[in-house]
This record gives sequence, structure tokens and C-alpha cells, in this order.
Amino acid sequence: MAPLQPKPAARPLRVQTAHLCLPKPGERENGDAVLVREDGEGRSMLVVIDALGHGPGAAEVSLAGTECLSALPLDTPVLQVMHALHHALKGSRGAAATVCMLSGSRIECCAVGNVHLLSAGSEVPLVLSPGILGHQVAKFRVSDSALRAGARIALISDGVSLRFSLDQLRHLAAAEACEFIIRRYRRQEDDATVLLADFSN
Ligand SMILES: [Mn+2]
Repeated sequence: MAPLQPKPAARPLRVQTAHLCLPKPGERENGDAVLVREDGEGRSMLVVIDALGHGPGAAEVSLAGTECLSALPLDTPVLQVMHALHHALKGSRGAAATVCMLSGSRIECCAVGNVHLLSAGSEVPLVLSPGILGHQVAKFRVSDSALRAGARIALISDGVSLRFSLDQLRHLAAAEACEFIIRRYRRQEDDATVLLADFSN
């Protein structure tokens, strides 16, 4: 029998990101962290980690998380990525995190805890998984969907209120939109992060 022909790969979308990640006012160290990795060939990883609490203890945990994720190949399925992160944070105070693995125009996401994902221009039907990475996660819910050129997604830690929509910020470039969101919607009692990614042909 002739071997199955591999499906022709969809032309990868280009991704452009911007982010702001700020410690709680009065703290020097940040328990939130952002990781953006790209291989230049259509694969990328977008992450926001929010370690429980804030200050130096939380910063240590988010650093352990980004170190773990930095070492993984970019073709790792998101479920495996989350298991690796869960394992790496065992024994720590724990964290919430949302991870997106992009390949071509596909986006696979998983979120444990409340780092929210917003999308505009494409549906990313991500359901947050209850639990704490490093402690207990009953079930990792994964979403797998296609992005169109012109789509924008945002990962937002709970130090930022969600009383805005990406649609209302459509006219702003990613970096300006991040600044606008932080200036208007940042909460003062926690570390605050917004990561925006714009997709184009
Ligand atoms: Mn938080």
C-alpha cells in the first residue's frame, strides 16, 4: 500500500507580540512571568504564569516555570507541556498558567487557574481548568483551533480586570493596546500581566 501522503502544511501565520508584566505596586519582584518562544518556521509558544501570591517567593516559582518551559521542544503537544510544568512546580506554592502552542495556523491552548485568554478575529474556545499547577489539577482541558490572519489573542493575569474587549482596542497596535489595558484596567493588589499576539500572513 502506498504510504499516506502527508497533508500539505498550511502557510504559517506570522506572529507579533507585545507584553507588559508588572509587579504589585511596592514589590520589586514579580510573581507573574511571560515567555514567548519562536523557531522562525511557524512554531511558537506563548505563556503567562501567575505564581500564587506575590513578591520574591512567587517570583521564584514563576522563574522555575519559565525555565521548565524554555527547555521543551516547540513541537511538544500542549498537554505534555502542562504535565511538565505541573511536575516542575511540585513542592512549590504553585501557580496558574495559560500556555498556547502554535504551529502553522493551529493553536493549541491549555489554562490552569485564572490566566484568561481573549480572542478577536478567530474563535479560541478555551475552557479554564480548575486547579493549581504544582498541587492539584483534576483535568487539563485543551483547545485546538485554527487562527485566521488578522486574529489577535490576549493572555491576561488576574491582576488586570476583564472589563474591556479586544474589539474596542482594534485600532491600537499591540504595544499600545498593552499600555492602554494596564493603564486603565490594572488592579493595585496583585502583579499584573497582559500579553498580546497579532497574527498575519
Ligand atoms: Mn495573580
